Amino acid sequence: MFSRIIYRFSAAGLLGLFLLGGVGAARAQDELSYAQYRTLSWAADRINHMAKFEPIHGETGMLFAIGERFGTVQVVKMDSRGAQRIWKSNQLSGVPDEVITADMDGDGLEDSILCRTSSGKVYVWSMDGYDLLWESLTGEYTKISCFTTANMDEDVPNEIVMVADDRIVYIDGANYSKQFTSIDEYQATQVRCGDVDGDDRIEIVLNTGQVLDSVSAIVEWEDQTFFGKIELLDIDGDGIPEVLTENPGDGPLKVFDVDFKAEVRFQ
Ligand SMILES: [Ca+2]
Ligand SMILES: [Ca+2]
Ligand SMILES: [Ca+2]
Ligand SMILES: [Ca+2]
Repeated sequence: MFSRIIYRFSAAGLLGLFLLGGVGAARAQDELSYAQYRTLSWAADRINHMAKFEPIHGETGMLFAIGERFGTVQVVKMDSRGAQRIWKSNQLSGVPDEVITADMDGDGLEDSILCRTSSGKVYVWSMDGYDLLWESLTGEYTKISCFTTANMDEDVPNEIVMVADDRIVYIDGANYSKQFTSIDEYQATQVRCGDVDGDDRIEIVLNTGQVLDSVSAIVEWEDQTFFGKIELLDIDGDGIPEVLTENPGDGPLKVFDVDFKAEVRFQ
């Protein structure tokens, strides 16, 4: 897929290319080098305001969406020649807090770019042409603390799952109607969804340490404190994702198995 180490770019050099607007030296071969791909992935996976995605029609290079602090989301194409901005959104309401990419129609392939902003709005754009597919109503929410996407019900399209004004809210990924608002309030700043106990029902996992049932949004388990960051990953291969949690900056990794309601020890 990537020819290894065709051109060498340091991390600083690649970032510099982007910041300068992407005037790279012309290269005969357009495909992203292995080193470029690694550098791009590293940054995009660690920065909440960046998300990377592949060109949906099989073109060369990689794309990344970045939410910049003056209130737009932009898409930059990166290939062996450097970086080039190919799209810029209209001025958004508020400043982007997080940009993610997602499969909204549920066919297994990513198709949408999502952004939540400081003014409590969510925007969704198509990866195919960057049409605005949906934006939440102005003033509907004051604060959207975090969001993700997952399939929370029987229909094939995925839902947007967010903590909006401290309540869990699901938005349908096909018609963008609101499908659920929790009664209880939660103060999480990160949310992930998965069947973490293997009962074939998806749970909502919050970085406040609460694991919620997806139908009722009632707490199933909250015995443990999680650190600031959480991700779900099946790292022992039993088919059930564990909760991996760490603090940004320093401190240890903790891994929780929600099925056994206990920390997993790797020794
Ligand atoms: Ca899709
Ligand atoms: Ca669904
Ligand atoms: Ca479950
Ligand atoms: Ca597992």
